[in-house]
Amino acid sequence: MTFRARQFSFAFPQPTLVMGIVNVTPDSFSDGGHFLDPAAAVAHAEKQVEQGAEIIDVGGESTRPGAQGVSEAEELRRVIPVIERLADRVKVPISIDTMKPAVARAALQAGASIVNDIAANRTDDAMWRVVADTGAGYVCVHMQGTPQTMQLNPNYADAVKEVGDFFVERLRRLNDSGVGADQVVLDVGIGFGKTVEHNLQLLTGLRSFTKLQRPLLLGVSRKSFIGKLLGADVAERLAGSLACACWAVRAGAQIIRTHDVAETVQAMRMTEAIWAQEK
Ligand code: 7PJ
Repeated sequence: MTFRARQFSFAFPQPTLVMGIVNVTPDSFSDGGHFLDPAAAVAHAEKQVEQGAEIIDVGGESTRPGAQGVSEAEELRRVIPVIERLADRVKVPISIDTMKPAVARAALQAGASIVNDIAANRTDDAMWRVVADTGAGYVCVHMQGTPQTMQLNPNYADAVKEVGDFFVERLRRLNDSGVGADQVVLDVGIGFGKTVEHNLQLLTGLRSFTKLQRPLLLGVSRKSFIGKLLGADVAERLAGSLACACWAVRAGAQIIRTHDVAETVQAMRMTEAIWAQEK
């Protein structure tokens, strides 16, 4: 199984890829405001690469539940200087975490290679045409609703089945828009229109999505369901996040999105070392 993102190509199976999060936002739930200055964001990303991150995910719009959207101009102002500088300085692919096709296009022009689309439940194909035109990688994230509405009343008869059906239907629509399956990574979208139980069900059922023959990405880092389960503030969720990451990799995930790169890389190498004895 190969994942292609412009000049980059990953052939799986291979050791778990760790994706480092760089939020260029004033209001993200766990690191908002820390890296608004482009130089600080770039330094943070470079440190993550030294720690073993193999993808850097740059985002300029907070998508925590109920967060205010930002204008396209403001989002561009936040992310483009960071991506331009990073593209010169790191060898790993840069992904752009955005819901806006124009931001994705500008980010790809500035040197990004992957579009991380939490709004893959979109109805029009403008974002997919950007991906098709550029040969970028595409992270197809499941979300029920929008960031403004998603946590009001998440509702599923069978979360694992509905997310699986969503992936199948999106892979078909992506293909219709000219995006090859080998450009696509799938992500169940932990916390995007899900209760604690839905998130746990999706982690339990993760293995079922491997039959789609696409890499699975998981974003659990410091998320609120961990806080709710453990009664832990956002700064105290590392151990819970790592437990989810180890579980997910054992269940078939290939990419882990995290704020805590060094710790996650260690947890992944340890999990893989144990697993290697079994195979
Ligand atoms: C995710 C994401 C995720 C992907 C965010 C946060 C909220 N992208 N962007 N998967 N979450 N692909 O980091 O808590 O789970 S923003």
